[in-house]
Amino acid sequence: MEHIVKPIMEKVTEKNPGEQEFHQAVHEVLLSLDKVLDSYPNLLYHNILGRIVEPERVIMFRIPWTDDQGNLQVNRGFRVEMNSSLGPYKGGLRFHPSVNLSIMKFLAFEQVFKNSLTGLNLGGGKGGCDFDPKGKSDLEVMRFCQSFMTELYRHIGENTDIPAGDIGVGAREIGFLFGQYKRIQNQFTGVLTGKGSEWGGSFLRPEATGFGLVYFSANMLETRRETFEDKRCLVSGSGNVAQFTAEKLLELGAKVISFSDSSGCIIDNDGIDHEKLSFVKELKNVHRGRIAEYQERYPHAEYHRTNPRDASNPIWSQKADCAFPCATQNEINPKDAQHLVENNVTLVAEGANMPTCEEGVQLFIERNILFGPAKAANAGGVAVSGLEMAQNGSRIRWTRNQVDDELHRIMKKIHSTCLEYSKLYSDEGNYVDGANIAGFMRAANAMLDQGYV
Ligand code: NDP
Ligand code: 2IT
Repeated sequence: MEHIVKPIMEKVTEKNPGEQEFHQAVHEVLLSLDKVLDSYPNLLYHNILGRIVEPERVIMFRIPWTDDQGNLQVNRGFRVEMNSSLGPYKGGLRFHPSVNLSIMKFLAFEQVFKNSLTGLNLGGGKGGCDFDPKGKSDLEVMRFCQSFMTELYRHIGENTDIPAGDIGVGAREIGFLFGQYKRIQNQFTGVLTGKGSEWGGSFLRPEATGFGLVYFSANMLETRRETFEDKRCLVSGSGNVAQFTAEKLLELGAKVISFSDSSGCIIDNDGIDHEKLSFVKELKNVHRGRIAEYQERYPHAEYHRTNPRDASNPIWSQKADCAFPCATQNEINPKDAQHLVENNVTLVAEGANMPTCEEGVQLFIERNILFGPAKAANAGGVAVSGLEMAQNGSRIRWTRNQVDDELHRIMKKIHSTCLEYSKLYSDEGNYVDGANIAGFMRAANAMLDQGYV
């Protein structure tokens, strides 16, 4: 790392001690920016780098709630409002026991560049809490969401900060959060995205991240004159992003052979067809069950119990053409990345945010694997959130086809922008540099225009 970005990285590490995920996300972006900053003295003069790594605002708060036994529980909530140079803060809410300030800041930081790449007027933010929805009743989740919003409402608004879903926050939680916001503010506004389609939600928002990921990946394959027809695909996770990634892959003729959750993974070499995918959707979205139950229903499939501390995850050592990590950060460790490379995988595209460790990213690039980094590849979700905001603002509802056409267009544009910037400043086809540099430039120029704020 060279003279310009090294001191910035050192300062980030010193000022944010112990925040490993945040350091990792910043480090990856700075490595890319190192290749261009010499050509832009103006950005350095105005200390854009020093400013862009510092959140505009961090809100941390207490969430008291009562469980079904009448015990008073307390959780910690966050909203990191990272950058508003391109629009109001926009980004999801994560409910997961692992949530801490480092994870919130890495996600908010990534979101700034991702939202910039969509070409829409969206700033970047992220929030959440260390609440674990697993095993909680609907009423407990509702009381929790109401308490969460009772503090969060004063910081957000349709023109200020518009949260959405992420891990542990889906349609049910967005409904409870929206209901409480409306009750406190006495306003029916587009303050959250991912709403129910009968009360302000956009068609295709649930599908958007997974579908967008596959559209982006199809664009990458096209550069090598290939398609998804008959490709063997590994998908991790079994939540929102994983389900709709699998659905679109099936539509395009690919064979999906895996899913996972935080307890284990299933490998189905016969392929997960539409009927089996419906079983997974019902299992996860309605019964909130474990992926292990897939093997009880389809006994020919393999089930492997896993633990985040395991040396490697069996998913990534399967023979396959394409891999779609759609669960969580750093789920592909150096050993997993090595397995994928040894198996001659053609394409890795990130549905989750930062699912590949830094060594893995470098290895995929060195080996000329088509590698779609999260901030480009999974931007379809926030892009359709942006379209939901546009629909709410004009009080109209687009058809499913209109939204899908727009999603296609946006993903195609992100792909071509990444290629263009990689060609200009790095190696053509290095989508990591392309995404980081293009995402940065748009936000940085807006910051320049807006003075020292
Ligand atoms: P969901 O809560 O719907 O699903 C998350 C899935 O990942 C579950 O299968 C979950 O398993 C698994 N998972 C979560 N944490 C871990 C962990 N620590 N170890 C192993 N598995 C884990 O979330 P989404 O599908 O919405 O999000 C998945 C990823 O996609 C996240 O990285 C998110 O930031 C990213 N993303 C989401 C977008 C969206 O629109 N929803 C947009 C862009 C990115 P279990 O059920 O056991 O918890
Ligand atoms: O990581 C992400 O892009 C999301 N969780 C979606 C954000 C949004 O505002 O739709």
